[in-house]
Amino acid sequence: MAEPTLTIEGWYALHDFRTMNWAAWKAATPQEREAALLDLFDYTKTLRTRDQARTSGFGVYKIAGHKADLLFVHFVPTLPDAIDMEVGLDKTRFAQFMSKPYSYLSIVELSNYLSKPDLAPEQDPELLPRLHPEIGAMADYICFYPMNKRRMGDENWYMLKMEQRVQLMRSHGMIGRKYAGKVTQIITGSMGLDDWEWGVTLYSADPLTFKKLVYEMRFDEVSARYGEFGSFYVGQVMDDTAISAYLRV
Ligand code: 76R
Repeated sequence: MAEPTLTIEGWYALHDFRTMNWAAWKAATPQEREAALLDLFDYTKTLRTRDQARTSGFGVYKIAGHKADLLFVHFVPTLPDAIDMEVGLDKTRFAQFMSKPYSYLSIVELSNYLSKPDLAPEQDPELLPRLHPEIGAMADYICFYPMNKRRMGDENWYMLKMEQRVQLMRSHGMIGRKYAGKVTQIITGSMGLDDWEWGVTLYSADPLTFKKLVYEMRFDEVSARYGEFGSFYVGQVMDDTAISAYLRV
């Protein structure tokens, strides 16, 4: 058996996608819409305060295309917290105007591929904020997609020796580092938690950077040989003022 990669885990991540029922929203009376917004902003205000205090992470995004309209991103200490986040939104009067097209459960994951051998990653102060990300401080655009590492014939990531995986991940990291300052990546592990093996959450001030980075990564051996990808979701952050504008009908 190949030596498993050591991982350290941070907060649980729930990517909670919602689709607007615009017909129902428009058919509601102004009073019903106002009551719904009151509940929604109670919910967002509480979670934004926690994000700033770094006790959990939270962000709201409008999503392009048919796959979803809204994304509520949560980073929380425990699985029950993640469930509470979802149910908390479900209980608002706003929730009756949305459906749930997709969601993704995972945990922030850092691995020992590139860490110095004599240093436990938990003791590296630079890594700690990455385990507990402040979502409100991220750049405006988000890109989320799930992925696997292939297990097919000779292309089986899980049969590679640790040294081979380290070498491949080094090259992956080198490409990634070229985007330092332009992209923030949060890798979340989801083996045993959701349908794919990882969630990839990228933040950038320019959505074109997502295309450039992902395209360049495609030629890197780790992605070219072993990467399998799910659906991509791209959107823009919204503060409560932007949410009000988005929902104005
Ligand atoms: O954490 C680190 O910065 C160390 C280097 C590193 C690791 C260990 C790193 C750097 N990544 C790591 C792990 Mn990554 N990453 C992806 C994708 O679309 C694709 O082709 C793949 C999706 C992107 C775009 C990306 C970007 N990375 C991982 C893992 C876990 C693998 C495992 O354990 O087997 C996955 C699934 C994954 C996928 N990676 C970087 C980036 C970027 C931009 C960096 C540089 C980060 C920086 O230096 O700030």
